[in-house]
This record gives sequence, C-alpha cells and structure tokens, in this order.
Amino acid sequence: MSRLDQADPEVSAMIAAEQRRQHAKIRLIPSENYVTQAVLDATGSILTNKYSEGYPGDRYYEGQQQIDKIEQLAIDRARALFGAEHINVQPYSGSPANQAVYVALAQPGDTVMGLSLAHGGHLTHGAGVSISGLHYNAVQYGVDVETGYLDYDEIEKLAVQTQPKLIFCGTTAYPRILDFERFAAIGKKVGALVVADIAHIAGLVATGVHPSPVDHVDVVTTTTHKSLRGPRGGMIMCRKQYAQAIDKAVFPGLQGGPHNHTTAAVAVALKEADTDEFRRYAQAIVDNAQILGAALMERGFGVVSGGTDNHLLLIDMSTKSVTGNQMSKALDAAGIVCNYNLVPGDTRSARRPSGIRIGTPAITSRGFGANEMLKLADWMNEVAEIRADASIEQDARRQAYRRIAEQVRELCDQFPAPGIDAPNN
Ligand code: DSN
Repeated sequence: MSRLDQADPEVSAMIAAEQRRQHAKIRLIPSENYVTQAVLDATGSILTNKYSEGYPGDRYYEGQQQIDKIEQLAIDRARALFGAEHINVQPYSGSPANQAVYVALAQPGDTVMGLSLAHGGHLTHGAGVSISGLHYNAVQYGVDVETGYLDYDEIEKLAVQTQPKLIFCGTTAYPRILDFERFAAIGKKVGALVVADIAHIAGLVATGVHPSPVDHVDVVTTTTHKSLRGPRGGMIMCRKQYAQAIDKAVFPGLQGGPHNHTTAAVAVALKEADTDEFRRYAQAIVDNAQILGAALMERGFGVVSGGTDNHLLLIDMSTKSVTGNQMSKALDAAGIVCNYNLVPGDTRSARRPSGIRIGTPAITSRGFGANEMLKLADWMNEVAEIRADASIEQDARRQAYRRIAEQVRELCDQFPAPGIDAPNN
C-alpha cells in the first residue's frame, strides 16, 4: 500500500482510476502526452516546499543554494535546445506566459493581432472572452476557409490596415507548417513585435521537425507539457533587448514564487528532448499523424487542409453525417479520446461544432506506429458509422462501442505508456 493510499484512500483511488484510464484508452487530444517516470519524480519532489521569488543569484528569500542551480540548469538546457538569447522558465503555464508578454510589451488598449480561436488560435491571442481580448484592441485573422491554410497576404493586409503593436503567431488547431519568416517580415513592415506561441509544436521545433521561430521573431512562448513532453509549465524565450521587461512582467508583474518542482521537471524534460531518441520520437509523431490523416481521408473523413505537416488533424465530421460532439462522445465510449472542435468556416456553435481535433504525441509516446494508425482509422470509421445510423437502438450502439473499447484496451496492453505501470485489472 502506498503512502498516499494510507493517508488519503479517496484521492489515491481517483488517481489510480485515472491511471487505468490513461493506460486503457487511445488518447488523441493533441495537447496531451505521457511524461516519463523521471519527469514525474521531479514533479512530485520536495522542491514543492520552497519559495524563491526572484531569479537565480538575485532572490528575496534565503536558502536558494539548490534552487538557483536547478533554475539555471533548466535555462541552460533550454538555450542549448532552442538557441534563444534569453529564457525565462518561471511562467506557470502557457496562458501566464502570453499574459506576461502583453504586460511587458504592450499597454492596455493597444492593438494586438492573433489567429482567431474559431480558426485554430488560442484564447490568449485576443479572443473576446479572455483578458487579451478584453483589455487590448484585439484584431483577429483567420485561415482561408476553402483551403484551411493561413493566407499570409491577407494577414499582411490586415496588419497594414490595423497597425498592431504585437502580432501573435501560433496555433492550437492548425495542421500546417507556420511560416515564421513571413510573420517576421509582416511585423517588420508594420513596426509590430512578433510573438510565436509554439506551445503545441515545441517538441517538433526543439528537434528540427518544424522550423524554429527563434531567429526570426522577437519573443517565443511555449508550454512545456505538450509535444515537448515535460511537466505542466511555461517558458518565454526572447531577444536580449526584451529580457528585462519580460522578466519583470513574469515576476513581480504577474507571479510570485516560481514552482520549483516544475522547474526541475522542465530541466529533466529538456535533457530528454536533447537526445536522438527524442528526435526520432518527434519525427514519428508527424509520420503517424500523416498516416492517420491519409487513412481517414480514404475512409471518407473530411480532413481539413487535406492532411497535416505536424502532430494534429482537424476533421470536419459533416461528411460522416455526425457532429463533432456526437463523434467525440461516441469515440470516448469506444475507448478513443479526442475533443470536439470548430472547423474553419463552421456554421455550428463552439459548444456544438462540426469537427473533432486529434493528435499523435501521446500515442507515439507509447510506441504506436503505422499499423496502429490503420487500426485506429478503422475503429474511428466504425464508430462514425454506428453513430450516424439512426436505425441502431441506443443499447445496441452502446454495446458496439463497448466491443471496440475492449479491442482498444487489448491493443493498449501491448504498448505500455511512459510513467504508467500497466494495471493488473
Ligand atoms: N488547452 C490547450 C489545447 O488543448 O490546445 C491549449 O492551451
């Protein structure tokens, strides 16, 4: 019996159940992953006990002998991997990292530009419901709804018209390569600073599988827990000239003491990411996504933009006569977990959109390859057909999903996930 079991059986049981879920299901949410046991160990360490407001060598509290070394190590490893001039590893996650950029480099009311949420951006890139849209004059660009690709000429036109102070480039549901050089040129033309939010693709950027924005743009933000496969955290990388403003915005502007257990786990993840094994992993993420995308298209799924260059696929379910919600819920019952999502030009609402979003970072971490992608495409097709067939009774439908979930479980048993002991039951 573990110490947690003894101290709090209720929480312990919930964690154990979540562990079984993560083992037994095919997890396709593109922002999720499985961290290694080493990352889990650092995250769950006694470093959580320490406060350390300030930065290495310049803290407000004593007792930083180890914390300073740990934070500096994380910074040095991030620099080795991404090559940025200045790095701040303290943001609690991606949203605070982006918020710190606004605090450092813009004033409330300034015009800022970002990709709209409905077209694959992020809340913090100027969405009306977020501080970024409420406190700033947010101008939103979109993708070409016919092709699903960003239209850089349109983005440039909008930038010239609106003269933003900041331009965010970065996505949560865009399957194509981002042209950071072009964004940088647009920023230069209109006198805007360009911020690349690489949260989704950080693992691909770190390994050269996606071009890096670091040499082109002014600031790069990221989370550390998606394709980079670290703990839940955030980082900001920037040119030296913005270092002071960024550091001041993170602390004391927005945050108090950094989460040192997270910083240590980020350092561990960055070490793991700087290996040939991780470079092979990053390439396999993209290979798997491309194989899955092609297999789904062959089976009649509406893959937005006709495929992917990265870790994710956006799928318009209307070709299968089901909504995104219907599909995501049916898939969950069948042991396959994704999220419903708007597709470009969607005529449905964000809560009941037409699409689903799927990604391969987590399943690639557990070793899935081409054969498993084909099986997955078959299961997804079966689920879509069952869900769309109005003649199937509710009970029969549930049973059919359960049967697929059992097959999914059998496959998952053959591919233990990092950091998760395969359960005995
Ligand atoms: N929640 C993340 C995602 O799923 O893309 C973005 O922060």
